[in-house]
Amino acid sequence: MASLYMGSAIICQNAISRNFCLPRPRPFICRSITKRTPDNISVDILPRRSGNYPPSPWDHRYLLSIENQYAKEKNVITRDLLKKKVRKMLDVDTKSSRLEQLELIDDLEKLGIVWKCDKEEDLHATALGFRLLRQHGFDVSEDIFDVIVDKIESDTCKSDDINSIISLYEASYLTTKTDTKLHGVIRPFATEKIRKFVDGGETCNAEVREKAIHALEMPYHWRMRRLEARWYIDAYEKKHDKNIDLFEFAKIDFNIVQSYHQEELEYVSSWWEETCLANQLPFVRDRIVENYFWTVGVISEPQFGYIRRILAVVIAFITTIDDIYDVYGTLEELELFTVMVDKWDVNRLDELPEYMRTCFLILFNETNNVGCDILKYKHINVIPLLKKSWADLCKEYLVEANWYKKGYKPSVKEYMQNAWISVSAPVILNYFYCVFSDQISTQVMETLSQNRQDVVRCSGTVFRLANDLGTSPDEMARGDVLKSIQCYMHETGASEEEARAHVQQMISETWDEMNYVTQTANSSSSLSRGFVKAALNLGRMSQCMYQHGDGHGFPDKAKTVDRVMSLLVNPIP
Ligand code: 0FV
Ligand code: MN
Ligand code: MN
Ligand code: MN
Ligand code: MN
Repeated sequence: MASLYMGSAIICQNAISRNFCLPRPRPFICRSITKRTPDNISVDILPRRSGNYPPSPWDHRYLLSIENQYAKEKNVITRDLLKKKVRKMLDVDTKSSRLEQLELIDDLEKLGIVWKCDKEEDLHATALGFRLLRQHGFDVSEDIFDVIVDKIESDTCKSDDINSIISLYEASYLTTKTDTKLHGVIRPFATEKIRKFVDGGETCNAEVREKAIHALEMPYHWRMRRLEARWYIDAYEKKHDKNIDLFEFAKIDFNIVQSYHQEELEYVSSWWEETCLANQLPFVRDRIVENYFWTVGVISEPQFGYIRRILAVVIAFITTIDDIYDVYGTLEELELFTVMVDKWDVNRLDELPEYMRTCFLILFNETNNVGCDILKYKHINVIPLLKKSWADLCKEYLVEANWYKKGYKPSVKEYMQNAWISVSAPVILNYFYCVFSDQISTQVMETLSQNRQDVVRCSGTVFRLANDLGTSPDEMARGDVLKSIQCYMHETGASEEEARAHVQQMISETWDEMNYVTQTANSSSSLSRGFVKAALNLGRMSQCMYQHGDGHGFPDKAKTVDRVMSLLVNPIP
């Protein structure tokens, strides 16, 4: 377990060295704010007020004379003995309940005791604690890794326990921009160690090796949770020290939740059949299973089936309308559709080309139905927000269609201002907000409606960049607006490989910002943790969907079919 320092004890050690080593403080040099005349006579330039503050209550000589008996060696020894005892209390195998352990950590913090990793053997526990605390929104300082950082920098870190290194690696992804040590020292160190471990093909058990490969492929913090659960159940089964009850519990729970998901999928698939859109618009991606799969990535708990059903419908429309704009529609038709969504006026339906009419009418009806449910149960009209999300999406689609038509090549910055919206994150998360929240706030609706929530922008940015990495090869071959990779190549003259690496780096930086925003979101933006989690999950789901190419457009080739089979179809035997 990580070791403990009394905050006050550290100050005592400093006091010892101050008495013996440091020079005495120099006396203050006081200057008055006066101006000198040419003949060197000082005069006040302005009439001054006085603060009427009393003089210092502290006498300088008194301060120098203070003696503290705790600054003695024998007290430090006593402190270290006590530290050992307290550390024992924190040991995982100590027979105390989880609540007692948590209360102890809380007491330690409130008692002014600093929790720090001071030995390499503590690395695993420190890294694990750090990651869990940050994952749950607590602001723990990266300084708890200082001892390790020093050792890495002086090349004296001997730890080659791969489990600890993986733990350190996973912790190093819970970063914000200001965590320079985690970025600059810890993450590269851990990554390199794991890579060597994997490449070295060392004689280790297969279970650990698989864990290392999995971590290198993508850190846990970025992974789609439900798929990770399915993976981890298999990994856990192979663990030599697994807890059988825990394993059986996880397995049966997974299968029960899966049966809920299957029922929802049946419902959503029937809905899609009834719309007849796949038949009417044969150029559109027919992807209802994949659409539903996205929603499981956003929120997977069994009690939220209604949200998943609504979101699957929303995503089906996004996929359909995106293909109308990117593949099939002429510019004039797209302009008509954009106006129709903006006016939201069913009386003008016949102004649309025939092939667009059913699509718009069903979108209109479904959106109003959701709005009606929310009005009934939450007594607030969200239709203006939902409608505006669709109108904004279509406007951004139209911008891209125009750019493509004109051969315009935006800078990465200009592209991204549009693209985090055109990837549809605001539509999805605005629906999520309305359907999920018990208390809908008009003020939050206002910020969502104006696209002013940072967490939505970050989520949309990760989504867009991941989408571009996975889909742009086919998009460019077919003909489409330049995506982030091509914009960067055009702007900087970089090769495609360099541009892709740059986009990966942008994803990583966006995660840093997202981590920062989510740690402050509760207080500053009135967003619930549930909403923030959904935004993070949408980013994770995007990285899952495009991990092996275009998992949405080409589900078989890019592994989505396998994943759907294991998450939604096949129970764990
Ligand atoms: C559009 O893909 C599309 F189908 C998306 C974004 C996936 C649907 C899933 C959700 C809305 C959650 P495409 O690569 O064609 O998107 P762009 O914007 O690049 O045309
Ligand atoms: Mn003041
Ligand atoms: Mn598209
Ligand atoms: Mn598009
Ligand atoms: Mn795309």
